[in-house]
Parts: sequence; C-alpha cells; structure tokens
Amino acid sequence: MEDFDRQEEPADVGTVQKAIIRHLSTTLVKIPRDVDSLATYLASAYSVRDRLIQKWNETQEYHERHQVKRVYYMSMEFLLGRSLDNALLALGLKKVYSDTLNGLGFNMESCLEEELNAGLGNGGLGRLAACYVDSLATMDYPGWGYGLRYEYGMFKQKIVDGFQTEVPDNWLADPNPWELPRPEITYKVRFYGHVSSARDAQDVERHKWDGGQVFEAMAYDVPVPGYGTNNVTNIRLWSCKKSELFDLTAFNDGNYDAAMAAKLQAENLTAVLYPNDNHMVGKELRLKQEFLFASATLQDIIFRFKKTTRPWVDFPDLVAIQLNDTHPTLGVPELQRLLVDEEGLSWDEAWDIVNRTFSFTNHTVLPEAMERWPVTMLEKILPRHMSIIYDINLFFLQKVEKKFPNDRDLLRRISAIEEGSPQQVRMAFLACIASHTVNGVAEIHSEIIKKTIFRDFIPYFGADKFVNKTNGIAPRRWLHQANPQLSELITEVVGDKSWIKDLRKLIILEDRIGDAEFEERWVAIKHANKQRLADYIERVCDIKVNPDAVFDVQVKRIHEYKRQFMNILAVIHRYNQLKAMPEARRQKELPKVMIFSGKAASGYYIAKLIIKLINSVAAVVNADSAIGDLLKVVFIPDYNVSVAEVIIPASDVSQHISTAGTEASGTSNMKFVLNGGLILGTVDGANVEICEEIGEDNIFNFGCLADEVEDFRHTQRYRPSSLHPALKTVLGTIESGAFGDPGVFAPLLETLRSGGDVYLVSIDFPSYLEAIKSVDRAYRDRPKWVARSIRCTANLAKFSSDRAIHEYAEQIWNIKQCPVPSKV
Ligand code: 26R
Repeated sequence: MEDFDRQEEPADVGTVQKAIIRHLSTTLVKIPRDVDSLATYLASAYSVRDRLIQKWNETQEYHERHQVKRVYYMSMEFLLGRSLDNALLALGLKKVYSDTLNGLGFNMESCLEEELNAGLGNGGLGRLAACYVDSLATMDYPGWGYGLRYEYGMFKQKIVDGFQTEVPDNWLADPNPWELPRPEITYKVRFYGHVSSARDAQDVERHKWDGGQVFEAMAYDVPVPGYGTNNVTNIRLWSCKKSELFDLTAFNDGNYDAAMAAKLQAENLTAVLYPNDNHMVGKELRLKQEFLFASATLQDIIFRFKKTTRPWVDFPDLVAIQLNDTHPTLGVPELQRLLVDEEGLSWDEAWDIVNRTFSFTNHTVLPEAMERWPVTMLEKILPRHMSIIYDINLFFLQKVEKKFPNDRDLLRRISAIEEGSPQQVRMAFLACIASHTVNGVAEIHSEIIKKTIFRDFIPYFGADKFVNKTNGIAPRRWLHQANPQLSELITEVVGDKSWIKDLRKLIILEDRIGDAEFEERWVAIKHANKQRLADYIERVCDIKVNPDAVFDVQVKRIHEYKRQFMNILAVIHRYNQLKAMPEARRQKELPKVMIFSGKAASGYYIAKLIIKLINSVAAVVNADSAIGDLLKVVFIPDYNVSVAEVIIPASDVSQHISTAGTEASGTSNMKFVLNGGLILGTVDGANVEICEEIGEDNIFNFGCLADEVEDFRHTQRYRPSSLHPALKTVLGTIESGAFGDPGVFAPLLETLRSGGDVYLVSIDFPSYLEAIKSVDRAYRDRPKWVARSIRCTANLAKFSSDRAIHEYAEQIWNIKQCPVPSKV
C-alpha cells in the first residue's frame, strides 16, 4: 500500500474544537448537557492521542526503514504519572487547548485533574525509567521501553487514625486514552513442563521444552512524545491473558468452571504491582511476572529483528537491551534459549550475542533488596532456564578458574549460584556475568558497588566493565510542567525556550543574582508555589499552614535507611525547645512547616510505625495554641507523581538524609534543587555531585561518611547505651505518652537500642541538629538565601536526564540520534 501520507492537523482553536467535539459525541457518546470535566478531559486526550499516533507511526516506520540500532529499556516499573499536560507541552498545544476549553466553558486545570495517575512503579527506579523515555524521545534516540501493564498500580494510601491503610489503585477504572491495545501482538509464554533432549543431524544435543502451562502476553503501546520534535517513542506494556489453546481443552471437557478459573488465574499474573521497594519477597507470582515480561519482550525483539533478514551476528548491531536492575534478568537465559533451542544457533554463537546485547544498571546496595531465587523454584517453574543458568555459570567459573587457578574460595564467592539450603540464584551476578557493562547511578554508588557486591568480578573482567552513569531527571516534567511560572521567568531570561532541551543554558541565571527586580520575582514565584501547596494541604489534610513559614520537606518512600524517623525525632526536639522557651523568646523563632509524604511497603511494620509517629506528633503540635504557626507538621497522604509536582516547586528546604552509603542516588534531590530549593542532606548518593555543582555554600551537609559507617556499626565506638542527651530527652517525650500510647511506638524505639541502630540515627543525630541550626541561620539572611536559591537552579544542568541518556547512548548502547523529518 502507498503511504497514508496524512497532512499534519493544523493547531488552531477551530480545528481543536472540532476534534474535541467529535470525540465527545462519537468516542464518548455524549450529548452536550451530559458533558462534564471527565468527558472533557477524555475528549481532549483522545484528540491529542490522534496526533501522537500519527507521529508514532512515522517514527517507527522511519526507524525501521533506516534499520537504526535501538535501545530497549527493560523495566518492571514505569512511573509515568499523568500524560495530558506533558503531551500538550511537548506538542506545543497547551495554549490552543486552554483557549479552546475556555471557549467551550471549561477550564484547563480541572480538566487535567481528571486524569488518573499511571502509578506502575514504586519510586525512584520506576520514575527514572519514565524520565529516560522522555529524554530518548526528546533527543531523537531510537529506543523503546518495555514493561508490564499492571491492572492495579502502586496502592493508594489512606491515613486512618494516623496509620497507613492501603486501597487498591484501580487506575483503569476510567478509559485510558494513553494506551493502544494491540490484540494482534501476542506471544505465548510457558511455565512448568519438562525438557527433553535429542541429538540433531550434526550430533549436537538439542533441547525441547514443552508441556506445562501456556500463557499469552498481549501488547499495549503507550506513545511518549518528545518535546518539540516529531519523534514519539513507544513503551510496550504486556498484559497476561490465558492462552486460548489451553482454555479450549478444559472447555471441551465441559469443564467451564475450571476453564474460567484458569483464565482468571492467568489474568492475575499482571494484576498487581508488587509494592515492595528494597525488600525482596520470593513469591512465585513475582517470578512468573518477571518471566512473562522477559519472554514476551525477547520474543518481540527477535520477531522485529528477523524482519530485517540480517544474519544473527548482526543482532547486537541493531539491538541494545538495558536491564533496569535485576528484575528483567530472566531475559538473559531466555535470549540464550530462544537462540539455541528455537533458532538453532550454537551455544557460543548465542552467548556472544547475549553478551554484546545486554547491559545492566544496579540501583541499590541494601542486602535485603538483592534478588535471589531458590534453585528449586526455578527448576519447577522454568526447568530449561535453570539448566541454562547452570551452564552459563559453569562456563563462567571454568574461565575464572583458568585465570585464577586453585582459588576455590573465589569460585564460591563469585558463583551465580549461592551454596546453602536452599541453593539460590544470585540475579545480580547473573546479570553481571551476562552484560558487557554494569553501571551504578551516582559516582559514590558506582564506587561502592566495585568495592562490595562486584568486588570479586573486577580482577576477572577488569575495572572498565563497571562504569558510572549518574541519574538525571526530565526538565520537561520537573520544571517546565510542574513550575510554569518559574519556567516562564527562565524563558524570559534565556531569551527563548531552548533551555528546556539544553539545561546548561540555565547558568545565565547567575548573572541576575543581585538584580533586585529579578530576585523579587523569583521570591514571588516561590511564594505562589507555597500558597498552592498550602491550599492543597488545607484541602486534603484540613490543616492551615502559613506560606510565609519555611517549608521543610521530606517526601520519598518511607524506609529506615532514608531516616524519616530521625527527621521526626528532630521535630520533637524542636517542639520541646519551643515549649520550654519564654513566650517573648519563642516569638522570635523561625516558623516552620515540616512536610512529610510517602508510602511504606504494606508489610513493612517499622516503616508503618514511622508514619504513625509522624501523624501522632502532627496531631499534638498542630493543636498546640502556644505554638501556633511556629511549627506545623503535615503528613500528605498518597504521595505520587502528581502530588510531587505540587510539593516540589514549593519547598524552601528538602531533606535527603539517608545513612551514608545507602541511597544509591536519589532523584528527588535533583528535582528540588532544580526548582530553587536548598538541600539538607548527608554525604550520600547524588547529594555529593549536587554539592560539587552548586558549591558547598549552597547545601547543608552533615553526618558520618560512607567509609566510616561500617566502623560505627561494628566497633566499640558505637554504644547505643550512651545516647546523646538531646536524643534521650526526645525518646523520653515519646515514652511519656506525649504522642499517645507509647506502647505503640516501643518497637520503633527499640530499633535504636537492641535493634542495633543499623542506620546510625543515634550517631548522626547531634550533627543533624547542628545542620538544622545552620539552615535556620541561613534562612534568616533573606538576600543571601535568595541568591543561593537562584544558584541552585542555575547550576543543575548535569542532572538533566538528557545528559544521562547521551552518556548511555554513546558509552553503553552505541546508538545514534535519528530525528524524524517533518512532513512538507
Ligand atoms: C524487592 C525488589 C525486587 C525491589 C528492590 C528494589 C524492588 C524495587 C526496588 C527499587 C529500587 C531498586 C529503587 O527504586 N532504587 C532507587 O533507584 C533510584 C534510581 O536509580 C535511585 O535514585 C535511588 O537511590 C534508589 O533507591
């Protein structure tokens, strides 16, 4: 067939209005009197989607025709948030849509608010994947994301009596205009069954895996527009459906119930995202999710490769696959199996391809987050893969043994199979063995993984295999979209919008430091953002906060290593101090609003107690009339991407206070600084590099250093019995019942004592209090604070995800930019 060759639709109010009305009446079957803001949102989204699909098609066709190498970013999580605003800005349609909606008697804000968040991720790792796809699209890199289409994303958090409760996230309750179902794109994925082997004509042993259960993965495509480019990238999400074939057998037996039960079981595979971050639970269902994902993705990539009719050795010239942590690592034995068992390549040919194709990112060093799967479970569910993993490991160990003979202990330490009962497969080792490159996500983290988990691999592979790719964030969403007023001011100073694609241009803001008129506008924008957040807090928490107070924010997953506990302990300390002051002295103190938000994994008892403690302290402090606006404590429920977009532009100070060496990078730290907020943080993750960029005068650092942590944990220097007096007093306040039944908090307080204080709260507490004092002092010097704030934004270019993606593209994936030309 000839090219469809459709003209690009004009972007005027008349055209847009026609498109919206057409979708209201046909797609949504509405009559004018029934049109509400949900319908308006949906019709607007469908009309934008029409434009996206056209560009999507052109992009895919263009890349295919030119046989360019693509990267496939394999991630079990994509935390996309909302799409309409992002798409409108990317396509330059925000103004015309806003005018059109006004003309129709609707308002853009309330229309955008109707969209449900796509919360297909836990936190940092999932949001990073979303930012990276944004950058791939914006910078015209050929690439796709691959993930899972969970029917329920990250649970919704409700706070009941101060405790977190989880509510299912039914994000597909409304129609989802941002996914294109592809019923014609399905792959069969097998579980269980048995492996048989026979010799082929060349007398090579060949394996066949059959029987068991066959499931079907169906594709849903999510188009992601680049900003100001024709390129639209694809995220392909798999949804599990029971294979028809399997259903029919039971059905023909007249066993309708069993057939339906099996079908329901199949659909359960992609029913829900596991809400654990940094804590591995070895559930069979999770393993099956991982394999469904890996298998469907690899089959799809191979299908596309075969259409090129190029020889197999060329596979890595067209395909790069990035493993987003170990979660997609079953893709390694699956590619090896597909090449050897299904396509008939030799083991060595296949392994060479695997090795030149995969690279792997590590995102955490917490031991409890390391994926390990029992050999027995893998043998049962994926018998062929378990045997492939054994062989991969055997050949690897043979080569290690050859290079370093007679070192049995090295072989034991480096083996992908951990001895013990049960034996377990160490997925990080398997990913490392199979990948040509392994990266950490911030300088300090990349150094740590070389000294810890991958230490033994360095003498064998050489240090060059291990590189750093410091994380980045998409300036489109985290400044242009989330902070429209600041974006406008920056555009005015830069002279155009080029900074949105080249963050280095922000440096020009430094010239305006000391320019009174500019600084006034800078401050006014921060104030307006604080007012917006104050309104939100009043609406959802029913707490009035003063926008003139310091907004001090800690928002992220609730975890002991992130130390929200230490933060609330310091808040109690501040409260005690305020209470002890004479009234006249108290009124001279700096008013502060302490803002917390974040979810605890549903089974993480201690994290849930931290939430309860924050809410209990909030209840007491906020009701204390002697304290008034001097201190408010707020826990904003149900933290997600959209909530982050309201909170981040409104912060004066944000806290990133993980025990040194535990936070791989952090990415919200970058978002806050980009929006002119200062950081109170430990010497950890990307804080270190942010400090290098903005200068140490503009960041408040404290706490012990990563290389001291082990010492503190293990030597005499650590004595939980000799707590700092301030900390003792604070614990005493909690134990006195000042915040309700102290019995509730006993297990939490216990983590500091017999729990061993693994995250060194008691060690860092004194220097933390000192750092808070420096923040307060600094804030009182308003002109200097404003200069610092501007400096923060001006110097953040390094942390653009565009920079990160450029580095991955050039140094790991070897892909080239390929802009799709405009239609003339
Ligand atoms: C339980 C399991 C398999 C699991 C472990 C860890 C599931 C999810 C995670 C999430 C981890 C890997 C994560 O999100 N890590 C975060 O990655 C961010 C992006 O690189 C970093 O900025 C952040 O420091 C790190 O905690």
